[in-house]
Amino acid sequence: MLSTVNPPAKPQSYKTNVEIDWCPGCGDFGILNALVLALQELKIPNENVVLTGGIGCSSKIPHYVNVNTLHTLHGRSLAQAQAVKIANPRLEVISASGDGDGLGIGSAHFVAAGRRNVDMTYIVFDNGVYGLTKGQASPTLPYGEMPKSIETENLKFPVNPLFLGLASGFTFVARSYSYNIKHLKETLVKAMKHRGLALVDVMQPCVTYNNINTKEFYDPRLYDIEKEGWNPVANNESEYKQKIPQAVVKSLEWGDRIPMGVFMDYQTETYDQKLQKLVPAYGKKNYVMEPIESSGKPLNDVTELMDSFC
Ligand SMILES: Cc1ncc(C[n+]2csc(CCOP(=O)(O)OP(=O)(O)O)c2C)c(N)n1
Ligand code: SF4
Repeated sequence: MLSTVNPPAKPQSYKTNVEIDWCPGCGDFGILNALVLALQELKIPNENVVLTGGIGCSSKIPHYVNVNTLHTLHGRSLAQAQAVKIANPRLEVISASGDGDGLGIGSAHFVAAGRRNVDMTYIVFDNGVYGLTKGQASPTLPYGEMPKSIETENLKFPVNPLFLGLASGFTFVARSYSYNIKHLKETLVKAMKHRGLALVDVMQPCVTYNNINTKEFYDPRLYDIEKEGWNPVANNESEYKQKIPQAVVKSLEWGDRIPMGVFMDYQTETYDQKLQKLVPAYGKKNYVMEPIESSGKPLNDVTELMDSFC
């Protein structure tokens, strides 16, 4: 759901002047552009947005977007983003990860996040390789594939982010494509408007290391499930239970036809709503903006407090 921090400032440009060092033609550019367009459309004040990244080519995106950012540790983008949102539920929080970052080293956070349903958006840059470290097979590389950067066929079965997302409890699960900016922008807008944890898995060709899952591979295969009649909305638990099996079957389709669009959009209680029931003051006060107190008095100089931890 969109943030409501007041008073909202007029949004400034969402792009920074930082030099972008992705390879020419990399799918990451499309994701950056679509994200900037989505923020522009939603007119969220820059200072109300937090974008986190892990480690990888894709995880450099926080440097290129003019919002509050965190460039975290490998695999920890989603964990840190949840912490930010829980600390200040009025922020619009977006987490970015490569498929290696999010589904390899970060896979435990992925599953745990699904169980919490924190109200935020998680974007997976899905290119089938570890781009930053020269193209080793990532968890999403299909079984038996051998892109030019590896010496043998992939001997492991892949992780399917949509399938795992649905199984873990993500309440919004979608796939989009980095060279279809319109679809990707619209999907990101829907994800940010969704109240709950939204996963957007983006097919993002790595033009340097993955010569199999390329633009030429995806263009003729990707089709929009919503245009073919799929309605992802589940308004209650019984509709959700009814839709989950069909969404799972759709998520497993991979071959001559590859589905994209929103697979699941389920509105249910979020982690912050549950916390509010437990701690009534939660969400009403903005704890991170409160002055730090010591023995009931405001503590303006925190040096002593910090030293006490050493
Ligand atoms: C704890 C730790 N292990 C390994 C690495 C090395 N490393 C850096 S990025 C990366 C993989 C990045 O791949 P992915 O997340 O798919 O992102 P991409 O570069 O493809 O966008 C690895 C293994 C690291 N930085 N830290
Ligand atoms: S190595 Fe691949 S993922 Fe990384 S910037 Fe280059 S094309 Fe993009």
